[in-house]
Amino acid sequence: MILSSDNISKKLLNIIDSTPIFDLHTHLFPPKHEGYFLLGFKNLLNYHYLIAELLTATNIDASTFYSFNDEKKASLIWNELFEKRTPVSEACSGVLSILKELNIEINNKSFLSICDEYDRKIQSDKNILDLSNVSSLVMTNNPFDLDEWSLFNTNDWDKKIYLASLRLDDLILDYDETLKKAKDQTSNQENTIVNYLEKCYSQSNPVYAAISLNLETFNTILEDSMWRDILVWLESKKLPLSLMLGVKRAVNKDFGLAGDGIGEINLKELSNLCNSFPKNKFLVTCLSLNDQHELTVLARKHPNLRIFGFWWFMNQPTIIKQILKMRIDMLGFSFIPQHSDARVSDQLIYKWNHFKKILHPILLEYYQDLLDKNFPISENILQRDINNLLSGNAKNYLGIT
Ligand code: RAT
Ligand code: ZN
Repeated sequence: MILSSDNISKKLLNIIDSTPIFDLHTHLFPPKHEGYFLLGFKNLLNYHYLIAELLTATNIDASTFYSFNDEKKASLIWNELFEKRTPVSEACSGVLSILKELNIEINNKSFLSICDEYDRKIQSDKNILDLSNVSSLVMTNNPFDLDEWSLFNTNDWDKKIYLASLRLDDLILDYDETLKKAKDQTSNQENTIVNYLEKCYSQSNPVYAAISLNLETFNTILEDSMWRDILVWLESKKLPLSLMLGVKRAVNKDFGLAGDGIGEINLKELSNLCNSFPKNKFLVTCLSLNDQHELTVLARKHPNLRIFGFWWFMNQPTIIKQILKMRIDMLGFSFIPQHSDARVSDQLIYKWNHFKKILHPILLEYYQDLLDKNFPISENILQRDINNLLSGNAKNYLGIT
């Protein structure tokens, strides 16, 4: 059925709301992975985005804050950011969106009574996957953290929902220590890292490998022979390398996980990498607003480069609106528009709801323009496009069904 200007908005909204999502990058784990699986109101408040906001808005000292138990930390964040101040930031607004979705009223309620009500309503990851319409997601798995990696020694979790990725940052952050760990895990002492990755590959069946880089560390990937071997190995496995570019770790060490910031990156080197390894596939996201235009141009030049998501400091409504349009203007729908980066399962609800709220009016503008130019838009076209944007583009690039 061909749609008209009068009914296209509602149809589009329904399709966006009902289409299952594939989440390309998260920090989530299945419930069975104790100590790593995070759920619930307290964990939601103890998110490092909110911790950074708390520690900069108040005089609370970071080491004092981190010495508190989870409940005290969460109640402090609630009190400082939601009671003493107006919770307008994106991270605060996310918490409120989840409460609203769960029909939890805030009015005159204490922190602990909200916690109780929340915990009665959300009890498993299944609740969250249903509410957010996420059908499967990619975890961030560090093969050099043996405790975290022990997930792959067990089978009592859903491997169709929770897909693995190989996060290789440790090879850059502490090469000697990481090599030692890999040696301990492999009998073959030659080409240790690739041998170890091969072992991890058969244990976890990953869908990509990933690394976060900045100007200083990017050169290593281009010049180092071990990275050349890793890239050759990734190509042989048809695994993309996800490059998360422009982070500077520990800008404020005292803040811990909340202390990372923006670093520099030279995207000309990304272009060199794409040319030097034409058979490798690269998934790329950049942390700084400054790099977005050049990255989009590069995605028009290199078929082996696919842009994904609005990473971390980029994941703000004002920025997304502007950059999403620029990406569509230059690439059509050939990119992966979003990932959640969720660390607490419940965040899937707000991260995706917030994104859909931005996606709908922007897409509508493009479809209205096509209708104005007598280009027929059917429900099938809308469904095809939304399938691609919310899952197909990512899955096709990874070569999974
Ligand atoms: O967005 C975040 O939670 C950051 O702390 C990082 O984890 C980032 O997404 C990354 O994957 O390095
Ligand atoms: Zn992340």
